[in-house]
Amino acid sequence: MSVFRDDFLWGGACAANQFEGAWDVDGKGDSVPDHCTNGSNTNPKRITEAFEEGTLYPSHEAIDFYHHYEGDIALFAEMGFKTFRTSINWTRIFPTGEEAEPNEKGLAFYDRVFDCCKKYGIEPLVTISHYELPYALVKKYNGWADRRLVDLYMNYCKTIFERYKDKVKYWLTFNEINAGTMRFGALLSLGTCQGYTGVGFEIPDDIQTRYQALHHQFVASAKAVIYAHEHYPQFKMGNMICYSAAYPLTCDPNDVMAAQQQMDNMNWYCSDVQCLGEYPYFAKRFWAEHGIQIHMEPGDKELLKKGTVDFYTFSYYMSTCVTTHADAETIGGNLLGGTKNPYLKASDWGWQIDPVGLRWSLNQIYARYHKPLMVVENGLGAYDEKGPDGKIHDSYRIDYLRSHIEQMAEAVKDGVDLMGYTPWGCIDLVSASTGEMAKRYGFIYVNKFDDGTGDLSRERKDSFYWYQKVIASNGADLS
Ligand code: BGP
Repeated sequence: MSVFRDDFLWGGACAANQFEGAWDVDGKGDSVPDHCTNGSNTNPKRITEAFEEGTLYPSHEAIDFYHHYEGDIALFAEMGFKTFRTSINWTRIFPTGEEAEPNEKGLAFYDRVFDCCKKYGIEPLVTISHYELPYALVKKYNGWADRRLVDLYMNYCKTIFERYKDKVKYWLTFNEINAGTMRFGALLSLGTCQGYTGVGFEIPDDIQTRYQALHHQFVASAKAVIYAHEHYPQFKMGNMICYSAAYPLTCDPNDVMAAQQQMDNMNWYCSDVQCLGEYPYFAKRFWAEHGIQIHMEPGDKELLKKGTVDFYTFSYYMSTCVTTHADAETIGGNLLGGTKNPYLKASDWGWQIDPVGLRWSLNQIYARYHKPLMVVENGLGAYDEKGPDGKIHDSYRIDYLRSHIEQMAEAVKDGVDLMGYTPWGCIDLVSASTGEMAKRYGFIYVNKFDDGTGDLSRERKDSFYWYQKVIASNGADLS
């Protein structure tokens, strides 16, 4: 018997810059990821200002969803998707972020996508900004470091809200807004990388600028929520956090404290603002110890208080350990690595697989906010090899997803209000951290490779048929 709500939103998630391609088609401008080269686990991607001859920029073609959307959405429908999380590429609508009028061809593309979803009864879940800042705003303003970005974002929001008001009900203001608490968030989400070229992870850190830029995103998020609530009462507005589940490596109280501080700084710092409407109690000490001064304009506190979200969403791939002991072994991870957990196995990219950590996280978050939750990213990035029959038998991916859904069910039984689940990269797409195609998450295989070759054809993996059964049984049949 299913423990999930009858209206549970099963689906999948993608981001425009990682799967649309058509980076300069129909009037689209260039966004930050369009300036990122491909890379790998061992050879990190770079950002370049000018496009280098002979260098591959994976977002430029990606998997060309732009021209394949009808077939792809039909495949999502075949799996039984109730929802599809995607983002709108800001530069399709406002190529430099500052035009007086939106780009009609860009708007028309998303009309086609949402209409196609509607045809199959799929509810779109739209991320307004998923690591897709117009590059022109980096060059001119140093991204979100400049408060004028708030108005430009609001202009973009007003345009898409009005255009899609009858087609989209669920909105997320910023993908993984807490990326801004980390050094390379400067490039990924804040766009405070004016003039920087080189390896993304090596971007020089300026913590003052980062936290001020993050404040501007909080204000923008709150304003978008307030505006939506005032003009479109049918909208449901959500936040989105890259959730860091951090365990103390040992029972040394110093490790326990260090783990709590990591959770505070990486998770609650942002979601307290977006869910409770104010900076958490520990922020003042954190700012003082890091020499950060947040400049607030009159009215900001009231805006944050009023602009709290209706539901909380997050990505969850893994957990880490935290320790104060210098000899511990480290591992990689989503946005942030950490210390190796001896009880867990890791993916080929070193991300530690921890389904129980998802139950723990759901409980932690729900206890703090009592808002409906949604897991909007989860999944296993893996190398897929075709079997002798030419098909992908991805039992490892099924195992990963099954064990996480089992723990979601436990959390629901614990009393958590869980409204949906959209595994990441439901169709293979470009990796955000490495720029690879080889790191695949999809239920649908895309014939596209790291050297840019491939005919872009789509094939169903074993996990496709498995997920179809899961959805049909509302999560009761995980066999
Ligand atoms: C999240 C991002 C996604 C996505 C995912 C998987 O941090 O929101 O955009 O890419 O991680 O990460 P990766 O692509 O690096 O494997």
